[in-house]
Amino acid sequence: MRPIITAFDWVPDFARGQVRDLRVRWALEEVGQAYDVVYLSQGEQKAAPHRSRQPFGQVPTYEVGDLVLFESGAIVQHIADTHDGLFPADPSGRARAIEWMYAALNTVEPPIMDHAIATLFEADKPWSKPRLPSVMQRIEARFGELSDRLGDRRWLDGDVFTAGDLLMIAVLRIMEGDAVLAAYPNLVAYVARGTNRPAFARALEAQMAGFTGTPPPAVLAWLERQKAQQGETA
Ligand SMILES: N[C@@H](CCC(=O)N[C@@H](CS)C(=O)NCC(=O)O)C(=O)O
Repeated sequence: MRPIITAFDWVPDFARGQVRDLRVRWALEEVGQAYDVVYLSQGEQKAAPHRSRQPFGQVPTYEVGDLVLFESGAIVQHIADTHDGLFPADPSGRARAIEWMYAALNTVEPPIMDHAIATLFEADKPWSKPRLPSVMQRIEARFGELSDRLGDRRWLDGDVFTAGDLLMIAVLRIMEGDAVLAAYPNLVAYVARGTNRPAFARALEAQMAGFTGTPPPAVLAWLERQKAQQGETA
């Protein structure tokens, strides 16, 4: 049975290639599972039909048969549990892959999201600029610790790519091109190994091809205000 995921038909340029349905698409591509996509226009994610799938009014969701799931991490875990290719067969290897999934989403991603809030979503707020140095310090600390653990391993648990790598690379690449990541050549190489995988390329291409919609006027006005603000602070 083909699963159905949800994604947006439009997001601002800075979010293209980063919307979290990419993680689900990547997992599905890794395991060779075809899927369908229901596209939501901006705002539709907060309306009742989608809220019945996703209580927080966000994408992605995943439906297969009677099962409706939200949270990209839980979806990737379910895909890994129901297909070959993202979890090692032995229970200890599977447990370690799940450990890295949590580390990606619960330990490494939070300061990166704080960075996105300070530099994009709330860039026009007076608290964002003063907050940035401490956010950068927390990202640096996490990247340093992760770099130490990764060392010269190919993937987090050794030679086998798992769902833990998929989520960690999806999280790290939010900072791709930033000096804070460039300071750790082994992390840069690790991200490149992940994003060079054919399954990642297919997932990214599919997400980008889905942006066929138009922005609501309120979102356009917000983008204009952000641009003006950035011009002022540049
Ligand atoms: N923890 C959730 C986060 C989902 C999330 O933040 N989705 C964003 C897109 S990447 C979204 O739908 N934002 C629109 C909104 O919150 O209205 C997950 O991993 O699925």
